[in-house]
Amino acid sequence: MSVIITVAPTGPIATKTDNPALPTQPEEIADAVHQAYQEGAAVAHLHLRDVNDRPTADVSVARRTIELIRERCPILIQLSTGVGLDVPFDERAALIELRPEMATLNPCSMSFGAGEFRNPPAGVERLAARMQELGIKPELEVYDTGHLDACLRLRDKGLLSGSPQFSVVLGVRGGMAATPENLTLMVGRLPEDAVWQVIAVGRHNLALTGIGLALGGNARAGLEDTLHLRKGELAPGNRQLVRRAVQLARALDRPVADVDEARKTLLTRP
Ligand code: KMH
Ligand code: ZN
Repeated sequence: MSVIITVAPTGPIATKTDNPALPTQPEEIADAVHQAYQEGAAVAHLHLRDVNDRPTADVSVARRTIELIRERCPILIQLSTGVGLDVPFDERAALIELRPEMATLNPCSMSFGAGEFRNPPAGVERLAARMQELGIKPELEVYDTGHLDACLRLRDKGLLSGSPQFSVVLGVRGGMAATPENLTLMVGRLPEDAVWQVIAVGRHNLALTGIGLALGGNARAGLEDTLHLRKGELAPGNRQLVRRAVQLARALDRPVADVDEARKTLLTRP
């Protein structure tokens, strides 16, 4: 089964001081996504920043970034509705009115590093319903076992259509630790028809991405999840992280899906 690789070029937390290669402005993000596409990424997971590089849910910044990406390549767009810890939920949720092919859905509130990630149950249900109405595929971000149960409840309520698509997020302080045991536990509990990828945050990114690929999952790569190529060595850019994920997949005899195949698997499965 081929591997769908998602590039997550920016994220909400890191700064250019952490890694000067972090793309934050629309042109920079579009160039980074284009390079990732050339390496084999089929999906772009996007966070936007304002002119001061702070996370923003500004619809005009998102629209401009998407336009610049579309001028460069046909990669599938997945907007983050996580946006950033200080951005109010309703502003974050309004981003989906831009009708990207996909958007993230974070099912629960949690501690997130030193901050709080607020996803109130009623807001999550409203967002799920609106995504369903607009035909936007939710990427269900589960940081803990209970988050998976919350997603299954959304499905039971009829708020998720088609095969559910999960990101098993490991290594966020406030969620599950990045261990092989946590990953296998979560994968074992996913519904049979689930499509899934690992998001391994921080220093275990490489190992857990590899284990996820070996277990049959998809992969995410980019500076949102790790600033380093290896211990003590900053990644020169998103391109190199995507290239490494592609190499890992190929070494495991898993071909890498192009955009058409990714579209079929992610967006048109019943
Ligand atoms: N930053 C990751 C830990 C989102 O953007 O909605 C999770 C994530 C969620 O990518
Ligand atoms: Zn994100």
